[in-house]
Amino acid sequence: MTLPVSLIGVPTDIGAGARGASMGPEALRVAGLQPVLESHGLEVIDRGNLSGPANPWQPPVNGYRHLGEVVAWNTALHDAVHAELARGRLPIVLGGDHCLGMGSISAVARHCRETGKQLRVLWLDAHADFNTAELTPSGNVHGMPVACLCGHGPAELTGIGGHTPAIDASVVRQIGIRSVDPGEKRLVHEVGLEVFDMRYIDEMGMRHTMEQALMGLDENTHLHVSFDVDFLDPEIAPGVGTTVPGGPTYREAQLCMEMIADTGRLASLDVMELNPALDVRNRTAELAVDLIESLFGKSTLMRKTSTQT
Ligand code: B3U
Ligand code: MN
Ligand code: MN
Repeated sequence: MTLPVSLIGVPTDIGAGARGASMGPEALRVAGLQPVLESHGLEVIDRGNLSGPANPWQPPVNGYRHLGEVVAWNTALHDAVHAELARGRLPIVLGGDHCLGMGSISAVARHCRETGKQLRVLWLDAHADFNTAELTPSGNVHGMPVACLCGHGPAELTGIGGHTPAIDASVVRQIGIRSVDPGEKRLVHEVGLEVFDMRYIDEMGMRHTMEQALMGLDENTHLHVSFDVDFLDPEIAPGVGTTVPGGPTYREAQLCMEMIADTGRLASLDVMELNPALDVRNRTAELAVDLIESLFGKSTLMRKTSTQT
């Protein structure tokens, strides 16, 4: 399954706690994302950037910063992602902060409802992004997208894809998690979200983790990967707004991406939270492109079978 790819730039940091993720799309382009994908025989169209409101950099109101602007960006992204999927293409969302996971995944979920596909979401992140207005320590909506997608949030956000909740928590697998706020932790537990945290990866290894996270996929599965670049250890990926030490190494991250590629089911992707203002000579963007290359099937040798036999 090699679907044609559409790049969608979403230049905003509207949900973040630091400015700069708005420059993420261009940094990924400068790091060569399109030619790298084309070198693997993929057909790639760059749709350019979406537009939306500026970041007014205001304090939170009723537990949310910039709610109106977050809704505007995510509505535009929902429409763009849904249109690409309807054309039979594989959208890659170039974020932008991770609040955009709502627009992207609500569109993917809608597409799955329309086509009778089974959805699986892999959420690669240092954070669970499962806060609500009541639980959030910051008011930053990039800490809330998974909760909103699962129906915990304001109607303007939970209803973006025309169905609330957009997804059931049971379709999500979180990987690499190592920073969860106290109230957020209770809600994650209550909802029964499946989380492979760093402790799990340390004890069981990335291979076993990915086998578990990818279990149950079949020919009818639409696999969505939401890749928050802060998933990676900050030693190798400094260019993000909220670094958390103790993330996956380069080798672990490569294996994670390769095992996803081996499933052949990847059908949409988010690349979020890359912050060029905090990066060192575009190193984090280049690393992200390198990992995306593995996600689309780059491997050192010809491989006979998938790792999941
Ligand atoms: N959990 C914290 C921090 C955070 C979440 N996601 C990111 N940072 N990138 C919060 O503000 O919700
Ligand atoms: Mn995130
Ligand atoms: Mn994160």
